[in-house]
Amino acid sequence: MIKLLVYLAIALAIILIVQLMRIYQLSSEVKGKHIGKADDDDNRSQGLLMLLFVLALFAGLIWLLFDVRGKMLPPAASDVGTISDNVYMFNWIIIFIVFFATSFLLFYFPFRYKKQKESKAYFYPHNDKLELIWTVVPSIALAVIIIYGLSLWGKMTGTPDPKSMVIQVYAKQFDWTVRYSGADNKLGRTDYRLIDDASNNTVGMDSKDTAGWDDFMVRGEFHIPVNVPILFKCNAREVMHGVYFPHFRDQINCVPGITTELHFTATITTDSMRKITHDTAFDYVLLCNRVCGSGHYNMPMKVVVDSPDEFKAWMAKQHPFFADLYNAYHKQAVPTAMK
Ligand SMILES: [Cu+2]
Repeated sequence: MIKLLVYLAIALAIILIVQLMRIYQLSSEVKGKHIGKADDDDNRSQGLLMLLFVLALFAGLIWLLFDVRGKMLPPAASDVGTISDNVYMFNWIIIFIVFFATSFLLFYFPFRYKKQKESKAYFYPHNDKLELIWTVVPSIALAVIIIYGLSLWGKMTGTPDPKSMVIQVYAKQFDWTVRYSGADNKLGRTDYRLIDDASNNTVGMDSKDTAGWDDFMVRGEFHIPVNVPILFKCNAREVMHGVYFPHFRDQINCVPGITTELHFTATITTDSMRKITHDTAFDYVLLCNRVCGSGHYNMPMKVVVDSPDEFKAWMAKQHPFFADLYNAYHKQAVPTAMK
């Protein structure tokens, strides 16, 4: 109902403006003014309107910036995330300087150089020096942005720390299975023919590979330790999914048939982030950012960043998928990545 009234009000406002313009036009014709031919008064008022428009635009933009401050993501909680935020902010600063300068000039010039009766056009066809400046300065700025961005890209996609804790993130319609590589830090072999959701073997673990005997799988929520490099090996079952960690500012596609990798070190525990955000209910989250089907919206998975002790305590509560085989041959140990 309110929506309908709003539309009605907008329609009436448009009709009102059209009618007012018609009245203005008729009254001008009665006064003997030439409609459609701008005189000095028109040029002056239009120039002033241009200036007022750009000032209103800037005021609105600055208001918007202050308004969204509390709605942005909290500070980056990973090593690459911090650099990513810096690159992002660096770009914003350049964009803002250029935007404010060029937009202001664009609207200021029609005001400053509006046509008046006595004004004469100035013929200024060419200036090599100016052309050189407006070519070289943006080129240098772009080169700096690209080199800075590439240095981050190199860190995100380069060789992971060899001491990284290896974790598999397996996507299917419509949830995640996270598999830990256990004390040996090696993920056991998988085979799609062994996938059996009924017995919770969602990733198709192969019991013949001893490296997988200490692997355990979790769903619903998963934990990672703070300040330990993590290497995520990402897979998808049937369609493309996307591993997306907004708070760690990192993401990678999960593609059926191949393994993609993502690595970062979480730098802020869930508890610390709750203090930073003044939100006792804050949780990190893993999202799917490929529209993978009708249940795509339902894929968020809680991520908990633990202190080392909390993580060890959580690990101790997990059970290897092949618990019988594991108990026969292993003793649960601290993962090598945490030693
Ligand atoms: Cu998905």
